[in-house]
Amino acid sequence: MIRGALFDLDGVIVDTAKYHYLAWRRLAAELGFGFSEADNERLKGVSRMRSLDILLEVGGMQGRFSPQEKEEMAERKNGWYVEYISRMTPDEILPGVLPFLEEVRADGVRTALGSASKNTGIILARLGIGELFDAVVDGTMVSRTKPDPEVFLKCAALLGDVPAGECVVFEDAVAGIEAAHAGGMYGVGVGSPEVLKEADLVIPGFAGIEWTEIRNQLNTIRK
Ligand code: B16
Ligand code: MG
Repeated sequence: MIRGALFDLDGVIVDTAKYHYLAWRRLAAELGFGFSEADNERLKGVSRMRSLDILLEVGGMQGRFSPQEKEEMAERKNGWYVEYISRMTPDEILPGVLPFLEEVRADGVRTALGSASKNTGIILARLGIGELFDAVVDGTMVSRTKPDPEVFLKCAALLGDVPAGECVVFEDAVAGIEAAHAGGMYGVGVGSPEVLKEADLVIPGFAGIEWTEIRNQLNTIRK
């Protein structure tokens, strides 16, 4: 029986990846190299500092900067990113997300948001959906990033100690599905089955997807 539904933010509730991309590309341009959308795929679900390391690797600049210089670069990128997301509107919520969340809640299942982003609070406020989650755990509250299960285990604890085996995680990143499984939870992939091979179930997005369908399918898989 599922009693907790845990949602990733970027790539599941909203597509903030495009704003991360604009900001990282701006930093790459300042450093004198290009950064493609394909390169940006490698940053999804990855922490801010790990993203910077990948960016510098793409530009062939790894190992050239001190930890303090890297902190400054990450902060500059974040300043631009915050500028972009501060203009977001509720119509950027991905299709089908709102009715799905409402159906989950109406079924008596508790909901939580588990994101690696330290900017989760700004995004939720811009989208006006904070009250649809019984708990929120973001990048400011965890010390280990996905695929470590810390973020989702904290969500389950905040939901009132819902056992991990009764939680399902909705994730667009491979590392997120790994985190769900490492925590003993079900992992539903949001995206392509070729990428999210380890997921218990994969959906393309929430449009036209019914919670009861997902719940019934998960109940046939023993945790
Ligand atoms: P910030 P998620 C992740 O969000 C993004 O997918 C990833 O690209 C980003 O680097 C990370 O948050 C940290 O974000 O710089 O805002 O703290 O998918 O875990 O919701
Ligand atoms: Mg994500």
